[in-house]
Amino acid sequence: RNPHVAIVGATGAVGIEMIKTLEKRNFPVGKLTLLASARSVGKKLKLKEQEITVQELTKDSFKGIDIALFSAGGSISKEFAPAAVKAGCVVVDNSSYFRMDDTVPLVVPEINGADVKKHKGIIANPNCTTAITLMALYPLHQAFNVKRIFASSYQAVSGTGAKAIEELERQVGQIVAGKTVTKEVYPHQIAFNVLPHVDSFLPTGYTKEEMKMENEGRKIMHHASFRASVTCVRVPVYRAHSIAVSAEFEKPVSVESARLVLSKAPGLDLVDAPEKAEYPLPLYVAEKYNCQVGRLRMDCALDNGLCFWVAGDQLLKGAALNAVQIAEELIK
Ligand code: A2P
Ligand code: 11C
Repeated sequence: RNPHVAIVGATGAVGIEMIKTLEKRNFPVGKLTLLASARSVGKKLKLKEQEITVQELTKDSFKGIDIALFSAGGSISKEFAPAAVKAGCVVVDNSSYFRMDDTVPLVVPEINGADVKKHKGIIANPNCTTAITLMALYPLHQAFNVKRIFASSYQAVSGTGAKAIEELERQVGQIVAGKTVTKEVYPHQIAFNVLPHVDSFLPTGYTKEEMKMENEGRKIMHHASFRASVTCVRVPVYRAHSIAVSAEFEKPVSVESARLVLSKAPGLDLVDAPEKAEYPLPLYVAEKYNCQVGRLRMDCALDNGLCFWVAGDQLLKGAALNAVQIAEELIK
């Protein structure tokens, strides 16, 4: 029989994309259960032509469910994923809570899909900025052995969730109407601004989001000495994250050889014709499954370094699509 799937956080920015992705990829859903907070009980969402009523998430929600896609934040995963596993369900968790747990595989199917088989009930979905960066970096690593990267991200507000999408829209409206700007989600105005602050600060001065690149990158690429110095920045873009990367390699790299590698990489499109003003743009990569890479050039400040710009829809490759791809690996 086809698996009974549940989405935890079904009403959120990622949850909605999970439903759409299951539908678009024709995932063989036997039954779909949609779970969210008490606030959303009774809300109706659609899978194909079928209306499904949202139910409240409780520890008893998982009886008879085969696969649960969690995207309701780390504290919900911490509290409810163990109950789901106990009920016999395999959890694909989009939060950061279990990612660095040695017993939990952390998977980007194009990179380490085989790790799915090692699961003991929970499989983690990586951070979106990490996943999108690795879609371009990993094929380069396979060819040239990456030592370290320096990177800056340009992250869309939908990475924060549905409330942040509303905040950007509201602030733009307030500014255009000459009204006072109100803030609920971010500590500063996000409209017509950029905030060098994603997730909370660590004693080192980096944010947690910034360190996910090195920590999660090591685990996904099976590359224990990989180093990453990252500045994560929130930008007033609705959807799709972009990352500017300078990568230093062990083996000799050239723009031509990198281009060849990237043009064959799975889940990635090479968009690199700067003379025609063609490079990846968050506006155009939004809602696409594939990430895009461009602006390839030799790094002028690193020995054997390459600069590139990679963009991807973080609600998809960084979240819903990657989770559904993991579920596809599970039922293979
Ligand atoms: P709800 O819509 O009922 O608040 P986003 O990342 O877009 O903010 O979405 C977060 C998702 O997590 C939503 O589906 C939200 O449901 C869900 N969620 C938040 N808190 C809880 C909770 N205590 N129990 C169940 N789901 C929750
Ligand atoms: C953002 N990347 O754009 C974050 C959202 O580690 O799962 C996801 C945080 C995470 O704000």
